[in-house]
Amino acid sequence: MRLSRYFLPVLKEDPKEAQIVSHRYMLRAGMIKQQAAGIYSWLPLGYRVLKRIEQIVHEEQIRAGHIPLLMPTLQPADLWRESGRYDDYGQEMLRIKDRHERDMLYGPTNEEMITDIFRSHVSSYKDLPLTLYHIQWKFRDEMRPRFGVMRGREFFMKDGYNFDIDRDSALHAYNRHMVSYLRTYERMGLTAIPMRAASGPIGGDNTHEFLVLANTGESEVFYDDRVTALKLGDRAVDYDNRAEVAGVCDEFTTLYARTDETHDAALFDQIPAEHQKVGRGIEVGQIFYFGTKYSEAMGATVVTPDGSKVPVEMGSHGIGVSRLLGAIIEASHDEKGIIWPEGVTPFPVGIVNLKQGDAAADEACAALEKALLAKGLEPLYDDRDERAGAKFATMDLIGLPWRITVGPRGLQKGVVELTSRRSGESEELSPEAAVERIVEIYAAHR
Ligand code: 5CA
Repeated sequence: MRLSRYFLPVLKEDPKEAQIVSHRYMLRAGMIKQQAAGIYSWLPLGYRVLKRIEQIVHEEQIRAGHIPLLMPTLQPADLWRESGRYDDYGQEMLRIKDRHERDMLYGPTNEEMITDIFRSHVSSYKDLPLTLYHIQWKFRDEMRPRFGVMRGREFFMKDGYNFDIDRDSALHAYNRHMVSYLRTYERMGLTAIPMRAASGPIGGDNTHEFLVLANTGESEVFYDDRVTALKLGDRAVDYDNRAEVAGVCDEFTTLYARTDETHDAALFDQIPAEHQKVGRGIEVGQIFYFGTKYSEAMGATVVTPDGSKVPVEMGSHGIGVSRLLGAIIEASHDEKGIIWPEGVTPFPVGIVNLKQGDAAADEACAALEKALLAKGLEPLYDDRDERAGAKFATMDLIGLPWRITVGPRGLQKGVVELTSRRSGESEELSPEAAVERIVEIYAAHR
């Protein structure tokens, strides 16, 4: 993509309405535009990151054996009357009437609808276990939408639902989700700590939230700081192996880590003093096991091997896909702008032409662009007729992790400059070697 042809409406001034850094940088980098309180348009750069995040979520869900589908944003109220949540949900639910005066709502989550799909098509244990998920827009009429995409009213969420024959199998599904989430967040360059949580309007007693530590987070968190060093890495987990999956969950949930909702001061005090930490965190996901809460209310039953009929065991598991953009920026930025982790960056590399119009520089940039595209790595080439300083400022603001700088002086020596956005370090190398390096770097993130 050439910047002269792109749509990247960067702002020079800090927007006054933004209280936290991620919101400020998303507005300044031309990623989003607010259309109403808590409702945003996703401009091209923001949309690219949103799609990257969505893609990683899909890949890790599919790896865990979960099956994607797509349910609508609008739902009939009658489904929610069956579960009893139509009245319980309160003012957060956006209620709508269609032209026939039928009660509809913009879905805040999909437990009822997925249970309806299940009961229409599944009736035997032979079709279990089953986990279905989708990534779809949700609406919650939040009292205080704020911090940009962090607490929106319309937001993009992955929600998955497991259907199992018994409690043990449902707990395995719960554990599978925990491990797949750990891998998902790590691929985005995040450390998200599973913390015992409270279940709220979803129901159930077994639930964990995943928190990214950040001073601007909305939740107060209490934890043993050794938990932040745990990494899943690239170990191959067999998602069908119950003991192995449970083992990983134990590894990540044994050290104390809780939100203020479930904090237990006596337990916290047992942590060695030098490891006790109190901080703040951003909730980027939550998993729930709630058993038969919805299946019983809505008549979703299955026939067991011995011929009896039982309500199916369920859980639901969410990831805040749009919120993740904010969380990643909170965790990865400096005073010049965003620093995207390679896994989610909108473009893998930027090309800065120091002297637009210089035949050698123009030609070298075009050749770099072509070579990168041939490797499936689309660069953002700043081909505008701008000062070098302005080009660097834009690149730093939008946060591409790597930049190749091309100028007539370097080209005389046969070199370009490759710069890491994170460390600020540069090295001079031939254009071919620069392409090789970028290819190597991204091979590790595919
Ligand atoms: N049905 C369950 C699991 S699928 C559920 O709705 N869980 S939730 O309420 O915890 O939402 C899942 C995730 O969506 C949260 O962890 C959070 O990351 C994200 N989320 C929730 N509300 C908002 C909001 N107003 N704006 C942005 N993201 C949100």
